[in-house]
Amino acid sequence: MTTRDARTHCPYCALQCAMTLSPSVAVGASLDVGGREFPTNRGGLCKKGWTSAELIDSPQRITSPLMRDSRGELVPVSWEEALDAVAGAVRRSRAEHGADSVAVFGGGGLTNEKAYQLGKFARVALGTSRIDYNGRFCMSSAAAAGNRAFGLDRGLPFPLEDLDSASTIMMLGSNVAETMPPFIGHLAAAREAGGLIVVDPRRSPTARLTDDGGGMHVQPTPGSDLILLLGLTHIVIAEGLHDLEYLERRTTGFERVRRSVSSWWPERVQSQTGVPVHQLRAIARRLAQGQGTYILTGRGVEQHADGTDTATAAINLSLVLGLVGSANGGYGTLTGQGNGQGGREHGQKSDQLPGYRKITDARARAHVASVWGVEPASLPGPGVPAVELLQSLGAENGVRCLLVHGSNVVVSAPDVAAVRAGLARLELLVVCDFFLSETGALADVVLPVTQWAEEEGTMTNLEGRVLRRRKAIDPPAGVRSELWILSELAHRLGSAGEFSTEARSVFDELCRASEGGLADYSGLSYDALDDDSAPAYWPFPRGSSGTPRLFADGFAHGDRLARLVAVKAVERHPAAQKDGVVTLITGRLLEHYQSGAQTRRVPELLAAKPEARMQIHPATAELLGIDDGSRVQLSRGEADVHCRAELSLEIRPDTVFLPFHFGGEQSANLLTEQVTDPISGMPEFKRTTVRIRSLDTASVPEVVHA
Ligand SMILES: Nc1nc2c(c(=O)[nH]1)N[C@H]1C(S)=C(S)[C@@H](COP(=O)(O)OP(=O)(O)OC[C@H]3O[C@@H](n4cnc5c(=O)[nH]c(N)nc54)[C@H](O)[C@@H]3O)O[C@H]1N2
Ligand SMILES: Nc1nc2c(c(=O)[nH]1)N[C@H]1C(S)=C(S)[C@@H](COP(=O)(O)OP(=O)(O)OC[C@H]3O[C@@H](n4cnc5c(=O)[nH]c(N)nc54)[C@H](O)[C@@H]3O)O[C@H]1N2
Ligand code: SF4
Ligand SMILES: [Mo]
Repeated sequence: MTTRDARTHCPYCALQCAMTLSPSVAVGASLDVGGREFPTNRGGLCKKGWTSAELIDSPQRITSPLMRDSRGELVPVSWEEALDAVAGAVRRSRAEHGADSVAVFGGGGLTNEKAYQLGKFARVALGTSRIDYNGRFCMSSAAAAGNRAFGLDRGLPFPLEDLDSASTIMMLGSNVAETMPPFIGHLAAAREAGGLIVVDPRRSPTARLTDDGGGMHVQPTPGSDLILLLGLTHIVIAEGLHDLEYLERRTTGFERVRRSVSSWWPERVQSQTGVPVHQLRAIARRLAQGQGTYILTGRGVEQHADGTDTATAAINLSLVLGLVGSANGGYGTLTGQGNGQGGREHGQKSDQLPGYRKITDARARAHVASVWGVEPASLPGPGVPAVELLQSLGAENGVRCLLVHGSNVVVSAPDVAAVRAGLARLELLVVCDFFLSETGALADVVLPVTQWAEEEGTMTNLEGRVLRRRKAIDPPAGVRSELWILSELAHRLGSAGEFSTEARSVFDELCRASEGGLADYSGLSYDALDDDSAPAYWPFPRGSSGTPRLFADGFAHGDRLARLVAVKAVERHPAAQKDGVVTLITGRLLEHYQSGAQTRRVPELLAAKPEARMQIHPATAELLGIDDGSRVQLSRGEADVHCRAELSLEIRPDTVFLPFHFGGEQSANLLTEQVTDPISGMPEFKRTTVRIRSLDTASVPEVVHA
């Protein structure tokens, strides 16, 4: 039952486009979606946003808890039965194998309230250190680099509208034209000035925005961005384009960085990245022109084993140019999930407590414990990052019970065959979701939860701006909110501390818990957030009016200086390009969101992109006897993916692209490995060596050697 129009934001990505939900005029639909004027999306939405309300009425929704019966089938049961079973299994596992035998896997799509409560539930009600979340797959390298350089990590340290006056924007490994379509409105001025620089091994829809004088597309070999950035920094310094006054006044470490880039002369960079020297020089000079220059990174450069160092190199370049915290530009990373920013601030990360506090910091523990009404010593220490957590499923001294909130790990984690095997070894897998995702289908207990339009809450968008999610409609009977589920389980486990079921009071508690932390929300409240004319950028300490622009007066390190951290690149030896061996990069399509658990259930989106297609250059395809639309196999070791090919001139001949939105035999993550960045724990989703062959044997030529 709809009460009135709800001013809310999209359920999907971090742009958090503003929308209005109103009672539907169509038969069989509950809600209509309207774009709403807001500084980020200016009334625009993408296809996913426009169709988002269809999921409210989806016949595929789960509306009752499900549990395995004696034949192993998932069947509807009462909430009492399901929650008692979960609490009983958790208690047994704790008693027999210790608190760390129970783990929680969270998600960057959860509201701040749910993310906060989940972290508290893990530490207080379960007493486990084993909590991490899918943001580890998404934001962790850029976050680690930001913390290291600035002492603080907020995706964009400035409002998105600042880009509107930029004359140069360099985007590395980001395809906003598909991943955040209304974002491209903010690139208009830079395109007009011929200053949009897009670095992507594919001529992505974003790269095409540089056509017709809009700027420049740079097409390096996948994974060579670190070298590219070291090379650009080399040129900037060699040509005297750096801002020495800024470097001396606002940073430390320049000398070491200067030395570390000295051997990356342009010709050497060209030989490693494939980017011609003249283009390298043109980019360096353009970036130094100094009329509003922004450097932005996305998953394409971050989801690598050297992702933290690559983001660091992008930050170093921005600092050398004197951009960060100046009125003349900046550096940012584009947060991905709806609450990718807030989700990493309030305690879902294995090493963090609310307010972006370190779980190893005695003062932080004392403060948070006092808000939670428990002894600091009762809080567990740091856990392990997501990939390690998944590797420990069912292992000796590993995790035996896993609670999943907001992630479809058997589609989206690296090496999904290993993840599946780990889940099968568990004694208990509990999945909270709206749909029976591929992960839910493997669970012992599935708990149906409310969707975005059915709940109150807050989300923190890619600018670090806290937004209100407002309820437009009651959930179907049988569905419960995650806050209610956590409260019921905490009660059954005899937990200390309060677990409120009301989003507003959880938010008030979160604000207190975050007080004095880096991500301080203590000056915020639902009442304050309901006033759209007063935007709420964190840090927002009590009595302040928030912080739209960070770093203007100093960085968050004790000495207020930014750190330039010298990073090293390893010389690259590309895979031998013969017998169908190519580099696989994975990523996104406009129509689907993440593991596809939601968007594959929207008929219009599924019809537009019903299956995964491997994008391949026609020249490579011809050598291998692959036709447009023909079936191909991609393999790595024992693992293989079967899908159709799509011939495209937009990709390098040595590279193929596969979206990761599909499950089963089309799942790109059958091929990715559990290789992670040593600093952030981020998996290498963007570079895997695979062998491809045509499954359409009739068209395979006799000799396939390149
Ligand atoms: N439609 C849609 N939108 C989304 C999402 C979605 O699933 N679907 N997810 C949201 C989330 S969680 C995220 S994290 C963001 C991600 O947003 P993006 O970072 O824009 O998305 P990706 O497609 O993963 O990667 C971007 C680009 O990186 C390129 N790339 C791959 N390897 C390399 C490399 O080695 N170097 C360089 N320079 N580029 C490379 C790819 O070709 C791709 O075009 O999108 C958000 N928005
Ligand atoms: N190969 C490859 N793999 C990748 C990437 C890549 O580029 N390439 N990108 C990675 C990135 S950046 C990300 S962010 C991950 C994302 O991948 P996932 O973590 O799998 O994210 P989603 O598909 O959004 O899964 C969210 C699930 O939770 C449900 N859900 C949504 N909101 C809520 C909620 O509020 N509560 C609960 N309980 N459930 C909810 C949805 O229905 C869905 O089933 O994938 C990563 N995997
Ligand atoms: S760009 Fe992102 S937030 Fe905006 S409508 Fe599309 S999915 Fe939703
Ligand atoms: Mo992401």
